[in-house]
Amino acid sequence: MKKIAILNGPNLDRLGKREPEIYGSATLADLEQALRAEFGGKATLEFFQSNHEGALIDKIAALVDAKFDGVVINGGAFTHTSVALRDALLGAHLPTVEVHISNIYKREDFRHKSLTAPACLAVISGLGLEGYHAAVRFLLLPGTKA
Ligand code: CA2
Repeated sequence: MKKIAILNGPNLDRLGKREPEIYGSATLADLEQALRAEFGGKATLEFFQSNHEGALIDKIAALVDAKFDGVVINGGAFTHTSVALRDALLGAHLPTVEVHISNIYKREDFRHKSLTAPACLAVISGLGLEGYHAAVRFLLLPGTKA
């Protein structure tokens, strides 16, 4: 079974608790439950959220060492600011899909630039939590390679 990690960055622990008009009313725990319900028998899923840039970078390195097969990352605001997160993803050589719950191109200009997207196979933005499902589905396709 493929091993897929779902990484969430800063403030995404608040999902479902604030700003439901942008991010919806489901929590991160709801997302985990829904992904496990869809993919539990088909993949080993690991979930990780941190508000700290270094913790996310350490986690990416640990996923490489543990021979994970794919990563779904919503880097939150670090998407737009973090050269370090981009370097970690580039160095990992893992098939990675970047997910944003909201459509970052309909929002403020500073959200239109993703520093991490060039280190990813694909970007999904604006599908709500369905974006995470689509990302895992894509990573589980037999032909998906870094
Ligand atoms: O649309 C996304 O998924 C974002 O990655 C979310 C980030 C934002 O900085 C990106 O530009 C787009 C913000 C995450 C904050 O999440 C919250 C969730 C619920 C309540 C408050 C914040």
